[in-house]
Amino acid sequence: MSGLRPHDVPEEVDPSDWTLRVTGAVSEPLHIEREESSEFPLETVTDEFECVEGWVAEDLSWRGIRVGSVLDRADPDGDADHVLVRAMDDGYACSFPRSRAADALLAVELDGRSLSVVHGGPARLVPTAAGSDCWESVKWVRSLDVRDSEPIADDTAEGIALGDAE
Ligand SMILES: Nc1nc2c(c(=O)[nH]1)N[C@H]1C(S)=C(S)[C@@H](COP(=O)(O)O)O[C@H]1N2
Ligand SMILES: [Mo]
Repeated sequence: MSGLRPHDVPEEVDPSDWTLRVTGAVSEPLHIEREESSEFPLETVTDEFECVEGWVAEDLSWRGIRVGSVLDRADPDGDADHVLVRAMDDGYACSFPRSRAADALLAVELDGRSLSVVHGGPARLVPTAAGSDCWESVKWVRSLDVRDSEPIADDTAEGIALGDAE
């Protein structure tokens, strides 16, 4: 047991056709198939996870790809300072300054096992900065959209997280 809470998996989440796209202000838009994702080195991050609702899951060991290594391959425009991380559940997206996104992990394993769909598999964003908000841990990541201005209107994660039962 990981200590994370099980939440319902929305209907739109279909892990069987998972691919990762890198779009927006980049010179090489990427479309990475699941098999190709193994070309990136895996790193481990151990952390606790705290939801604003008041529960904590301690000592989670995430393993995944550093987002910066994926972004680098897409060659983002020099002045593109923001990344909108989009999920497979309709409309859920969270924006990050590019440097914070680059430091985050795109986790594919939790505590030594493939990340379950319930907890965001195939791939979940795990921000590494202290004090990250629970809604920034984006489950079911499907794309990294690089932007040259802050995508305020598209950043729905906080509103969805605070507005529903999560
Ligand atoms: N795609 C997506 N990611 C999400 C959410 C969501 O609704 N959709 N909820 C967030 C919130 S508020 C929390 S607390 C955690 C819950 O993670 P868990 O279901 O693995 O416990 O997922 C975060 N990531
Ligand atoms: Mo949360």
